[in-house]
Amino acid sequence: PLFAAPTDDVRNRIDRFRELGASFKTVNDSLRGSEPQTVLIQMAARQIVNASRDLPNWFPKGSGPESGAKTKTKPLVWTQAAKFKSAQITFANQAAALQRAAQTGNGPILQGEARKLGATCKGCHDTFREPRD
Ligand code: ASC
Repeated sequence: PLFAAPTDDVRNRIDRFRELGASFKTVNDSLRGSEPQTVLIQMAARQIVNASRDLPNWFPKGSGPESGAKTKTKPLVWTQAAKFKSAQITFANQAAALQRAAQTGNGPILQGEARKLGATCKGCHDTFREPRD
């Protein structure tokens, strides 16, 4: 087919967010250890930055709940597109801040930036995603 079905778009979105969550878990698990594994964190931070920039492509028009596909994405993603774009930019900027901190390998600084990154995840979920069942 020329276009992906909404269910394929939803599947792709879930897969991309799973990978993003796995990368963030790598960062957080490493920071809980006795000393940060700097190279591992740098690699995970780069994946997070790449994901944060690609994220707008994970929400093609027609892949919301109006399609009938099972998704926790709220229609607000498309009806308040400027607000969604702003949230994505906030996330991408903080992902870049984490990546810069990863160049230093400084544990406490990394922890602060990782916490701020988690807040940008949550901020978007609170507005644009249905809560868990
Ligand atoms: C995660 C994850 C999120 C954020 C959020 C932080 O690891 O999957 O959505 O952190 O829980 O508050």
